Amino acid sequence: MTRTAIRGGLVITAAEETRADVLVEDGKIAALATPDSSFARSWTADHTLDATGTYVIPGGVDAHTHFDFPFGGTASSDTFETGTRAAAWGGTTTVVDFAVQTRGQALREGLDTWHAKAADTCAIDYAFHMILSDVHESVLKEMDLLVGEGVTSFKLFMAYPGVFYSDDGQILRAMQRAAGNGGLVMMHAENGIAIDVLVEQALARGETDPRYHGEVRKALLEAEATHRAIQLARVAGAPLYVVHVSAEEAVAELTQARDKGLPVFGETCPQYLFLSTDNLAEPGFEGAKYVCSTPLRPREHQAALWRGLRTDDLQVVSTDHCPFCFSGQKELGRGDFSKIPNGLPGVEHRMDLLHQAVVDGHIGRRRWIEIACASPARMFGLYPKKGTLAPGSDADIVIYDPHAEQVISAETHHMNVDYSAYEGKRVTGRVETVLSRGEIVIDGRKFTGRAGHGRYVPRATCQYLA
Ligand code: DUC
Ligand code: ZN
Ligand code: ZN
Ligand code: ZN
Repeated sequence: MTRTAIRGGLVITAAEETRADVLVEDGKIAALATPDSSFARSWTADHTLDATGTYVIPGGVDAHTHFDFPFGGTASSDTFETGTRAAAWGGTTTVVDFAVQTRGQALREGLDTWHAKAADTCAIDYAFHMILSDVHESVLKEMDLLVGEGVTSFKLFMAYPGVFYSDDGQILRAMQRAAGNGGLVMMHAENGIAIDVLVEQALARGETDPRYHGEVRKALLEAEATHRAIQLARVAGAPLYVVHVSAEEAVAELTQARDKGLPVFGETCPQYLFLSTDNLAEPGFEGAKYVCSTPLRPREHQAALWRGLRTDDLQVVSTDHCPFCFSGQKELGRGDFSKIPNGLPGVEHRMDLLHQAVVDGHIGRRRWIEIACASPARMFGLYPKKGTLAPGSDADIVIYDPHAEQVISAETHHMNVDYSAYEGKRVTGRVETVLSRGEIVIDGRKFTGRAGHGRYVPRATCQYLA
């Protein structure tokens, strides 16, 4: 029985901030107690970590990553090994990645493929959502089986015709099935049929630079798809989670639905909060580094996203981490923006960027923990095992120094990608120590974890609906 005491820190959860010592026993949180109380003094521990002057927070839950994801004629450059290690460096201790059903495949086959990619290589715990790209009768039946084994959410795409795209009928059927089996439909809400027309027209005009990616993937087409997804979910009587919301007009659709009391949820990502079309318009081909979908928006959209996070019209910030190297991968789209693989690296910096949002006054400290840890855990059936610090929770704990300064750079990051979307950005706050189920995986500037420590976590259904 290993016991670790973390003493003297400010413990922050979504619910409260309190000075407390934390006792970890056999990978779980055994107790929290007032520092110097006779109870806290009575603990005997094999290791004591001094957290004086720091925050003690739950490990981050990143509910949207794509490791080793085949896309755009290549595959994302982080494997489950490199990606989960980078996540640990950044204070994230659970990821929910996307297993993929390719066209013609059974869900089982796709899920098995992703289990094989992740098995024995992860530094932190992981779970799966399932991408549906071929909805038909046998697939609907398989959804029930997956929910039963802890894959309780299903991503559908209104974009990418010919690849992941589902039509409205397929979407409605999948939503009806989810309404019956407790699954949560996650929607990539962009009108991909209309976008493809605009892509063709832009290329015909000779508009081939990365910035045109942002111009053809219009905010209105994100809002239209968001609206349509909400109506389809209402018809099906199903809850809905809209991924990577970037447009102010899409936030408005979510707000309207939630004001009606509908079980509609929204996620945004750090890139939409901190980057903009200014980055897509960087000189030469540099803008390719910022090509993702939904696309970055003009800076003016950010205020609506921050407001949505404060008012709980958006509940979750995850990364949509989907890295492609500039050299050899992003470059596939030189001369044709539509061939640039879509995706940004970010799994390592979500906790820090959101702490910067606390420093900047966009959100409070508890809301930081809520949108980065507790809310994604509840949304995807991982709470209170993950996402909080309470007796019985997994001892996924970050000791966070809120005063340390750092500069984000590809020179020092740990993601397997040759550039940073936040190159040169100064942030206040840095991860000092990370525990994953009680084991120290980051110790100051050292990775002390190992590939294979991370375990697969079957999930319950969405706990916002319970
Ligand atoms: N968007 C991205 O930018 N990358 C992966 C898939 C997606 O929907
Ligand atoms: Zn998507
Ligand atoms: Zn994604
Ligand atoms: Zn320090």
